[in-house]
Amino acid sequence: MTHHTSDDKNHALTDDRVKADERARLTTDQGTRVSDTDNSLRAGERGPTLMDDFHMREKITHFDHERIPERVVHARGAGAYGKFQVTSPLTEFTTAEFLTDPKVETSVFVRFSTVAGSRGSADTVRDVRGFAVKFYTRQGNFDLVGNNMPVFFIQDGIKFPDFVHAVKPEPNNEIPQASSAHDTLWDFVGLQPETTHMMMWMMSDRALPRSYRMMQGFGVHTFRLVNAEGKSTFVKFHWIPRLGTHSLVWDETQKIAGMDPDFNRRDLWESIESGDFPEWDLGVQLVPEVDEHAFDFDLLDPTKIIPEEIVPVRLVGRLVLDRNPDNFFAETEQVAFHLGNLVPGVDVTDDPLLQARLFSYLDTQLIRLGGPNFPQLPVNRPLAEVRNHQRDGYHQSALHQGQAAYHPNSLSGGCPAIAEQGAYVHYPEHVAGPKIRKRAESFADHYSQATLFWNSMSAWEKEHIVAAFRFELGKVTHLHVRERVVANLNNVDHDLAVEVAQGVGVAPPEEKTLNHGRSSPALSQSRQPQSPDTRKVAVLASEGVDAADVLALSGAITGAGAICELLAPHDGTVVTTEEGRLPVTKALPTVASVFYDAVVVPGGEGSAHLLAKDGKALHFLAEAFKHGKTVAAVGAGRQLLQAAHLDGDGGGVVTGVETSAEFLDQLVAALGLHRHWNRELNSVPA
Ligand code: HDE
Repeated sequence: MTHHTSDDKNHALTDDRVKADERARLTTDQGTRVSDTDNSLRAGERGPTLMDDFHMREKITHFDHERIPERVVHARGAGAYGKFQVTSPLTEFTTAEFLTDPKVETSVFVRFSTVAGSRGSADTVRDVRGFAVKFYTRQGNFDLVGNNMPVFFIQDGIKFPDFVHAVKPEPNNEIPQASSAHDTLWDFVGLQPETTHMMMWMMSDRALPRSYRMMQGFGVHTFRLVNAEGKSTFVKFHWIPRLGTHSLVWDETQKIAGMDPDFNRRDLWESIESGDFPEWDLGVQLVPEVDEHAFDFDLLDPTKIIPEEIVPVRLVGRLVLDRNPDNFFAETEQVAFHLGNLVPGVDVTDDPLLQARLFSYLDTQLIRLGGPNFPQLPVNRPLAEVRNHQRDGYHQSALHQGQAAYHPNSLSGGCPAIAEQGAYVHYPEHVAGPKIRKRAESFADHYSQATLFWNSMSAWEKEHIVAAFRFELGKVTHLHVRERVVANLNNVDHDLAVEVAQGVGVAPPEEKTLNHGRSSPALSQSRQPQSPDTRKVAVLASEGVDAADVLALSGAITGAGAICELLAPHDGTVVTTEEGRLPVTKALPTVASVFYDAVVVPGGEGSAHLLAKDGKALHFLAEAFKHGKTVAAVGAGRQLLQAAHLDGDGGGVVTGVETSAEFLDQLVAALGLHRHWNRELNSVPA
């Protein structure tokens, strides 16, 4: 038996690639060579262009048709190829080969996305992130089309158009772009209490990922695994990033959105190019079918999590992204995910949100990709063999041979025959009931888990949530909309509602509601794995910088797995104390503190003196401090901290007389903490 390896998809794409080739000559789409593509064919040098110019007409016609509709949601995204391997086989629960055979490396394509913004919108906006994985398994393509939050806004897919119309830019003026801070979203949210739990996640730091590489993923719905005996087990899928789940600060995200709208996309691209391959563990929460009704929420309700303290997450596999696409449009734009792309051993449940999705994904591709043959596009093409009687349609590119395109047939020898083995079998769930439009009573509790989430947050996470509600509702112009949301928050937690009310100028709710007091510690980001790995550190320098300090700093920083960049007021090189020269990574005017996780100022009187008079450098330090980042200075570099009014040790401010081992250890330890939340951040004027 041959085993697929992660390179299989890569190899399968070989013939699709059009390589840049020095020997190649410019041609038309028909292959006719072209000697001039700068001047159209005309009657005389100053005369009109001629219809005969087939090259010009073809060139412009193609250009005129270069756009396709963007995704109705998740329009903005970035993708990469990689591999998945099961580490702890789930043979007891499923027949899916990619989840049971540890020798099989499955090729994958993953697309991360924001939801509300259009294709050209900024990455770092307050939004849910899509986390869609296409597994090219030997048994067919399996798509796990998830998000970075484990619950959803609504319980029934029939509400999706309403929700999306509310969150997208308002229809009269198409404002605002890629933002939930406007009237229509909050009007909808206030009137639709089932959104409450998800809105707590949306207002939390989960909506502001530092990197796609530092983001959890969730299948959201309860799915089923089905084993060889036909026994079914409920399952929730989780992706757990090796680097931990870490976020940006709101003020920082807004600045990045202007300075580098491609921040998350660039980070993914660069990390793969530099060999820092992003990694996740696949986790599963398994619930035996007999326990379907064992919880105080309904397993079919997508606005609920199964707290990890009740059903632990088992780590069963590993996902690595190790190759950037060749062409954004061909691959990342044309990739078509579908919840209904299932393989034997994995099945769906009756979650009413999931059921609607089963319809929507195939449907949307028909208009987006222009017809029913999009599965033939290179990125969508399965590695498993495709054989059926589907024929014709726009963009059919296969040359199906033979006379018979129907089943049963005798003219093509009956081919392709019905599969006797390895076929997909739908789980024979018993269903019965009257046809009604009615939500189950077990879906009625919209607040307990919103409260659970709130109770599980650390002090700084709670502060961020309150600030987010104040910002968003503060942008809402209708006072009654603000009031209704605040009244609804009182069902989550009274203190939360009061604090939000105070910020947005509405009367705090009088009735003090009861908080059930339960929490799920696993939900807090304060418990995430910490490491300096791949964090970006800026070293600020100018003429006269201490070369030995820079060397020691970059050694310690890169030694800890972080990335070190030397920033100076100008590009090129800077002169050091020892009259040597150090190469500058980037010129200060082209960057900003928000692109880095930490900033360090080395010694050298001359350098410190020049930087202390440089507004950009001082702002860099103050802003990094404001955003809770590690700020360090050594020797004369400490003058800069004083000039930026940031003197005082501790809490992620690391200073040293010299680059001693102790100083460097403290620096690396501080870096690993990601951010330092114990600071009075709001007082910094940056
Ligand atoms: Fe989607 N969603 N969705 N969604 N979704 C789409 O499909 C839809 C939902 C998610 O990178 C669309 O190809 C409905 C939940 C991701 O290409 C569309 C409902 C979750 C992506 C669609 C939901 C998601 C999409 C738009 C409610 C997390 C991007 C373009 C019933 C579990 C995939 C497209 C990519 C994309 C419909 C709810 C995740 C219109 C009707 C819940 C990650 O088909």
